[in-house]
Amino acid sequence: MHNQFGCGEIPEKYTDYKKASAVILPVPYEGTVSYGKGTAAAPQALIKASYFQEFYDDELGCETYTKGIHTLAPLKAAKNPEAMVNEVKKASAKILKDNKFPFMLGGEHSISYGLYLALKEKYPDLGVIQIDAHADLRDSYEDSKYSHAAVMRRIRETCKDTAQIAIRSICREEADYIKKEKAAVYFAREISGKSAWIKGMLKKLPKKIFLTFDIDGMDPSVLPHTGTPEPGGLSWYETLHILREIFKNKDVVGMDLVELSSDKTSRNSDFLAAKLAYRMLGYKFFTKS
Ligand SMILES: [Mn+2]
Repeated sequence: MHNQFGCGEIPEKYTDYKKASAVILPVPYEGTVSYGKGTAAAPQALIKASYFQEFYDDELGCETYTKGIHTLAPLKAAKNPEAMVNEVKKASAKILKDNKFPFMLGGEHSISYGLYLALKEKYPDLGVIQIDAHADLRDSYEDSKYSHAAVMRRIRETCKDTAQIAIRSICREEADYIKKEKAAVYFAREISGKSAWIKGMLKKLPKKIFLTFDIDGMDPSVLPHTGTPEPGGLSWYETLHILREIFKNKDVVGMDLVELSSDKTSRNSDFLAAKLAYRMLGYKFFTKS
């Protein structure tokens, strides 16, 4: 049974909830998706793919699982987006109360607001870093304030310390909002192939960070299976470089990886996402902050 995230079969003592440093919260929610479906199957596909990776992280020279990674049963949230957000918040708050590091696997991006609310309650000085092709700054979308397309707008109502990375698709309303609010948006066309901007971005943010990673921030040639693939995204090594700098310089207190859209005909994206998830945990626990 593929119900625990981890490379190969992680020995039981490293998946035990009590001893785990990190807790994976799968949320296979697909309530407000606009275009391609398939993200509801993604957490399970990612977890399944994670069984075929190496325990050893060749970049970090460590075996990340030894920090203890527990995977919760998938959260079967209500279809209604507002109710779903409350359920995600409750599940996230429990993980935080137990002093464990929450790592949520989506599911669509609307789930991130629930984890954000729980983190913000515990860490009032929280900052937010989003990697995404889309700014998600609409005030509402398809009659929902809790749509995936409005998640950063909701977050910015209570947190202006945000950085949005690899953005390359916005509407007029979002462009006007970014200008008016002077929101820190690092457009893909401006940062592609460059890294000098990272230092300046980090300097403007508080120490405690919620990292929300919409996997469509990566280029579709690297990660084709996502709901709304946009050309001009981050490469594998660009992604890792940005993440490494974030984890090295900040205290990431919670994170998510959303919008993978599993496809039965290809394992490429599932496997990439699993590897990325394991590397993110490695950065969290094996790089200094
Ligand atoms: Mn997106």
